Amino acid sequence: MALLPILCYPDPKLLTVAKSVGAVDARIQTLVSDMLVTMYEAKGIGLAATQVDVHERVIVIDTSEERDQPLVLINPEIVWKSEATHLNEEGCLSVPGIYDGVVRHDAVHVSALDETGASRRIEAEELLAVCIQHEMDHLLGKVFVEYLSPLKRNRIKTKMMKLQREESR
Ligand code: K1U
Ligand code: ZN
Repeated sequence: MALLPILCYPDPKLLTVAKSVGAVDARIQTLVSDMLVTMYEAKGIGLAATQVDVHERVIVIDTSEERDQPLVLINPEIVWKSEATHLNEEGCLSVPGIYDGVVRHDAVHVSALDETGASRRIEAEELLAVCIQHEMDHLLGKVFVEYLSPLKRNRIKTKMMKLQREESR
C-alpha cells in the first residue's frame, strides 16, 4: 500500500475528465487500497482518482465517525437526485485550508461497481450525498471552487499559487 501525492489546485491536471474503468482488476484494486490509505492519512472523507493524477472513474469515501466504513465507487452514475437542495460547507484535499458553501442535492441514488467488480446501488443523504456529488465533480474535472464567484475563485487561486511557491523554496 502506498501513499499517493494529491494534486493541488490550480493544477490543470485537476481539469481532466476521467474515463470509465474497463475491468476491476488487480491494478484497480491496488489503486483503491492506495487511495484509501491516502484519504485516511490526509484525514479526508473522500478522494477521487483525479486528485491522485489517475484519470479513471474511481472514488473512495468514508463519512463514518469511526473511520471504519470505506465505500468504493467505480464507474459511479447518479440515477436519481432529490429536487430539494441545500447550501453545505465543503472543503477539498486539493484546496487545503479553504472551506465554502456549495449548493447540492439533499439526496442522491448512485449505481456503481465495488472493489470486487460487483454492482451496487447506494441511497445517500446528508454528508454522504454531499461527498458523493463533490467526488463525482472531480471525475468530471470540476473542483468545488468553480461554484464560487470569480472574485473568490481568483483569490483562492492566488493564495494557493503563493503557498506552492513558498513550499517549493
Ligand atoms: O475530495 C476531497 O478533496 C475530499 C473532501 C471531501 C468533502 C468534504 C466536505 C464536503 C464535501 C466533500 C474532504 O475530505 S475535505 C476535508 C474534510 O475532511 C472535511 C471538510 C469539511 C467538512 C467535512 C470534512
Ligand atoms: Zn475535493
